[in-house]
Amino acid sequence: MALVEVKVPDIGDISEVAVIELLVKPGDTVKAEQSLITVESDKASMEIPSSTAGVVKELKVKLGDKVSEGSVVLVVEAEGSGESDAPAPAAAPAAQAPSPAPAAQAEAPAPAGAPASAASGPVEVHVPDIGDFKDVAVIEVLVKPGDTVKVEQSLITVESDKASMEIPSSTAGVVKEVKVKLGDKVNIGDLLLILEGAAASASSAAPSPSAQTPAPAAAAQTPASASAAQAPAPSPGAGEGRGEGQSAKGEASAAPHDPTKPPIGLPYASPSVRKFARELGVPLEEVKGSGIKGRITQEDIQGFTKAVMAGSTRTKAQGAAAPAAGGVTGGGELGLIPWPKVDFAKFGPIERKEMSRIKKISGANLLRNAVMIPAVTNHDDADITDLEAFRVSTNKENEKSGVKVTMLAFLIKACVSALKKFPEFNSSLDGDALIYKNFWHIGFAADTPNGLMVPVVKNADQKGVLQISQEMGDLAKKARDGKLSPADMSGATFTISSLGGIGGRYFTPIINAPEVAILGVCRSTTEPVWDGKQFQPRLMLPLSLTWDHRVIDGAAAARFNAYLGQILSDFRRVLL
Ligand code: CAO
Repeated sequence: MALVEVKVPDIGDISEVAVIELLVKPGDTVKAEQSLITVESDKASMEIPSSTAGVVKELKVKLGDKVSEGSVVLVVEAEGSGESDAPAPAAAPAAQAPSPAPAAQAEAPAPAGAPASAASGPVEVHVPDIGDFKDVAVIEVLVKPGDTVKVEQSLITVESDKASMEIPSSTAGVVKEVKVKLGDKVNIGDLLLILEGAAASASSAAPSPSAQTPAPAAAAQTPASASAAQAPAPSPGAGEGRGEGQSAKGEASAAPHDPTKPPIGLPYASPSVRKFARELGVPLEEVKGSGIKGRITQEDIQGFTKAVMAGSTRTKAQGAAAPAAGGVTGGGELGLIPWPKVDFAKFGPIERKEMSRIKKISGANLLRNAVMIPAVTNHDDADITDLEAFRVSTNKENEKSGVKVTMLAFLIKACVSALKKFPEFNSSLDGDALIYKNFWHIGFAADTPNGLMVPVVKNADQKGVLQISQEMGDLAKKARDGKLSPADMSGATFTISSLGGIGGRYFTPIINAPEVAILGVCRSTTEPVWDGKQFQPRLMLPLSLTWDHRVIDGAAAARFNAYLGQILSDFRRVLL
C-alpha cells in the first residue's frame, strides 16, 4: 500500500485560506474528488477534493490552519497499493480544483454586453468571468424588477458542487427585467438582467475598457470601497452572506457589500452544507452554527432538523403558524435587551479560550431548556441511613467482583419506582398532548474534562442495582474518555444529576428536554432527626426535583419527592 500525500491543488488566486471544516478523519475511505476539507477566504468558501482514492491515514491540517496551493492536507493509503496508477497528488487535475477567482481572470475580456460606461437607456448585465465555473446553478436571486441597484451590489448567488459565490452588478440603475430564475444554469456572458437609467460608476473613475469589465480577481484584491474603477468582483462568500442592506428584497438603499468584511445577513456555511439545508428545507438563517466563526456545519443542520421534528424548536414559519410544543414560541421573540459588551481588558489582564465543543452544544440546549420550560424546583430530604449501611455491606461482600455500588445506582432504581407511580414524570409534551413512555431509561449527568455529558442507563426497570452500577461505571468511563456514542446518550425519559460525590446542599438542575423532570442530589450528611421522642442521628440525602409546570404541578412534585424518600428510607418498597 502506497502512502500518498494529498495536497491543496491550484485554487486560483487564493492563498493562506483558513480551514473551516474537516470532512474526513483517519480511517475514512475516500474516493477521488471527494471533498476533504472546506477552506474559506474572505471572498468564497470552497471544498478541497481528494486527488486520490484510498484510506485516510493521517490528517495534516486542523481547523483554523491556513493553507495554500501545495499544502499537504492528508496522507492517504492509496487504493491500488501504491502502484503507479495511484494519481500523484501534485498532479491533481486542475479541473478538480475549485478556482473561483483565478488571477488570470483579472484581465479577462469583458463578457459580451458588458455595461456601458455611462448610459441612461437599458443596459444588459451579464455574468462576468467567474473562473473555472461552468453551468453553475442560480441558488438565490437577490433583486427584483423595480429595485435600485448599485455597482457591486450582489444580484444573484450561484453555486457549483464545490463553491458558491455572489455575482455583483457592474452597473448602477433600476432593475427593469430579471432574466434568470432559481435553478437556472449560467455561464460567463449569460444575460442576468436589464437595468434602466443605468450609469456605471466605473465610467467616471476609470474609462479604460478593463475598468468596465467585471473581473473577479481584480476586485477580489480590492475593498468594495475602493475606486469604482476596480471592476466588481463576485463577492464573498460564496453566497454565505449578503452585505447589510443587500437583502433579497434589494432595497433601494442597499449598500454594496464590503468584501473585506465578513458577510452579514446570511449565515456562513459551505456549499455542500447549504445544498444539504436546501434539500431538507432548513432555513439556514435560523440555524446556529457551531463551527469556526459561527459557521454552520452539517451536524448543525441535522441537529436543527431533529429539534424541529421533536417539537422542541420551531422554524420562524412554523412559529407564525401555530404555537410551539407546549404553547411556547421561539426564544428569538423574547425581546430581550442585548447582552452587555464589556472590554474586560480595561480592568485587568485577560485570556480568551474557546469553549469545548461539548460545552457549546450543551450550552445551547441548556439555554433553550431554561428559557422555554416554566420550571420549578422542590427540595426535600430522604433518610438513607439504612440504605447506606446496606450499600456499604454490599460493597464489602462484593469487594472481589470489582463492581462498586454507589448511592446513584439505588437512586436510579428508586426513581424508576416513583416514575411508575407518577407516570407524568416519565412523559414528554407533544403540542397539546402528553406522550407517556412505557419504558424507563434513566440519564445521569457525568462530569467530564470536556464538559457535562448525560449517558443513559436503558431499561433500568429490568436491571438490578449491581447491573446498573456496572453499566454506570462503564458509561461514566466512556464519557470521561470522550467515547460515548450518540446511542449511549439518547432515549432518556428522566435524568438524575448527582453532586453527592462532590458536595453541596441543594441546587436547581435544568430539565433535559424533552423530558419533563430531573432529580438533583447533593451530599448526604448526618443530621439530628426528631423521632417523636428524641433526636436521632440520621443520614439525610438532599433531593432537588425540577419539573415542568406545564405538565406537573407542585402537589404532584411534593408527592413524588415524598414517595422517593419513603423508598430510599426503606428500599424493600421497590418490590411492592
Ligand atoms: N452523599 C455522600 N456521598 C456520596 C454521594 C452522596 N449523595 N454520592 C456519592 N457519594 C460518594 C460515593 O460513595 C463515593 O465515595 P467513596 O469513594 O468513598 O466510595 C464518592 O462520593 C464518589 O462517588 P462518584 O461520584 O464516583 O460516584 P457516583 O455514582 O455518585 O457518581 C457520576 C458518578 C458519573 C455521576 C459522578 O462521577 C459525576 O460525574 N458527578 C457529577 C455530576 C454533575 O456534574 N452534575 C451537575 C450537573 S449540572 O451542571
